[in-house]
Amino acid sequence: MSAFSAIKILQPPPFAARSASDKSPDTLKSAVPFLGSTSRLLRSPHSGALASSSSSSSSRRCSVVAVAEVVKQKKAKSNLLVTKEEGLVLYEDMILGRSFEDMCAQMYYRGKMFGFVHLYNGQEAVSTGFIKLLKKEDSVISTYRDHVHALSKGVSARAVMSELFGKATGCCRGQGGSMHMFDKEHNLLGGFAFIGEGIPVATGAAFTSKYRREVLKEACDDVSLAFFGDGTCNNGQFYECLNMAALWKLPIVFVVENNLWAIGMSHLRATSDPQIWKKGPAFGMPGVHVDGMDVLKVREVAKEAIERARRGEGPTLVECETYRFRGHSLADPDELRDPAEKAHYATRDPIVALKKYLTENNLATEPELKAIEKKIDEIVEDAVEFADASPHPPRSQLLENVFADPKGFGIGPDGRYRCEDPGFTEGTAQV
Ligand SMILES: Cc1ncc(C[n+]2csc(CCOP(=O)(O)OP(=O)(O)O)c2C)c(N)n1
Ligand SMILES: [Mg+2]
Repeated sequence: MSAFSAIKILQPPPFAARSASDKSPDTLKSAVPFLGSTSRLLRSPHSGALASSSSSSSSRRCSVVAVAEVVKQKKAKSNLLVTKEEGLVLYEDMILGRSFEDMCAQMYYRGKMFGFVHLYNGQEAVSTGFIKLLKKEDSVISTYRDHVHALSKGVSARAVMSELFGKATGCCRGQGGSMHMFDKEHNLLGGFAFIGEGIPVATGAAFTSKYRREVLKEACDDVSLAFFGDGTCNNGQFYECLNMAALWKLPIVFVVENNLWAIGMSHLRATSDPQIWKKGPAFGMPGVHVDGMDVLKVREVAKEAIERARRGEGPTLVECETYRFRGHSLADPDELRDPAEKAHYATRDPIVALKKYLTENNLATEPELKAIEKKIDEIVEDAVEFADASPHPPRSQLLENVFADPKGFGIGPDGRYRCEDPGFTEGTAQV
């Protein structure tokens, strides 16, 4: 039996049924349960005003949170969710993500990186759980929190670190920086600074795949994964793309990384219905809510969603409930989140959980895992040394890949880039 058949998938109800349930005072009054958020908000049926409450007695019933059932069922069959090899791949990828980001923090504070840098610590189970199931031709589209998606997709630590250092050896030759990782070879289609911006790009990549298969008759079953946050789900592009993807049955998975916060705005205060997965069925696609701190559960859901897309059965919306262990960016003092909430999620570290699973099930020994950690330390150290020693891009690169015609701005009457004029960087060039 497939994972999804064990999950009760909410399908769009007929209009009469939907309006009847919408009017139910119980639904409107009920508190919103999340796995670990310390916030509990009540919605008034009359005013729509929100108020805090610690009561959980009238928790909203959620018929789809059934990933535990999938896992139980799977366990009954094979007893284990992964083989030793698979488990070690997941562990290595998550350690790479974590160590890389910790190193970024150090390098940022040493002044090696510029602009905003958003780290992924705590969310590794989502990137690893999904991306490690992909083939090279499949596309990944990320946000400004993109370093770890790039690494999971196979972009080298050297290329990502150099990009962060603004060096010519970076995956975008130093022109993208932290928020704009891109790599054609690995089909990493960005890195986007504006929230929601990547979702249409992912939808377009999925359309390309379908067009190649159905119109050009190519043997193409490429899938596209769009990663984005909870705050982004209040943005119009999300809805437009859900609509198009469902309408055209596109091979895409919309992966919501619900870390409960959009900078300093609590998810529960910012959206009309915090259960994002419910928006899938409204557009005619499955919606699934999974514990995003458990890479094995994420992987089970991801497998089914990706295979469904590959089979040509259309999109899926997956809400992964996760948490970031650092501030929104390295410039954020992170004073707004409740320390109790942070402490709760600290105990749910996805790497610690995987390590426990692997050792308790005799899939790996402590020395094997230590060896992986050592290997990753060396990779990350090497990436820093490589980035540091790499050259800066030449000034002639400054106006390359600029969409607007730079004539009249960057090119002088002699046809040469003004940025090559002596003194340009001192701001003396006439433009
Ligand atoms: C179109 C747009 N509006 C506003 C912003 C400013 N902004 C940057 S991050 C962010 C919050 C996004 O939160 P979420 O989608 O939950 O992602 P997270 O940072 O939690 O991963 C906002 C509003 C932006 N980058 N783009
Ligand atoms: Mg968020």
